[in-house]
Amino acid sequence: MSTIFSRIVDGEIPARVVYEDETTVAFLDANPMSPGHTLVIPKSEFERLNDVPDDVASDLYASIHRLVPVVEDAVDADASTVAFNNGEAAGQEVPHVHCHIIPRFDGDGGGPIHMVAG
Ligand code: IU
Repeated sequence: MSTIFSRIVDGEIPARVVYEDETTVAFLDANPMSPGHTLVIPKSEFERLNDVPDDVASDLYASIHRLVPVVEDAVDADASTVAFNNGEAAGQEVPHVHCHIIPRFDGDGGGPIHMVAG
């Protein structure tokens, strides 16, 4: 069965797509943690980062690298949190690799992401 993100890639489910190339697509998160919260995914379905082949990983990183400043500029952010939840225990809910680009603003109080000890 396809992940919900594959269904977005296939156009079966609407999403606010902000970038697309041969290998990757980026769209606005449906439940944004801040304005402009964007997800960048490989079009092909891989559950975890270690499942992603090198060529796709390289394209995915290139898209992230390209999009971070674009997303920040679009919402006039001061910074961004760029992160993967890689596996269920880390909070990954959708089993299709995705990178969060979360715009951050001075004084937004969100703090950095911390490891959970123990
Ligand atoms: P996570 O890293 O797997 O926890 O993040 C999943 C994200 O996917 C989360 O921020 C959701 O708001 C987002 N999302 C979405 O944008 N559209 C959807 O249809 C679904 C989840 I389901």
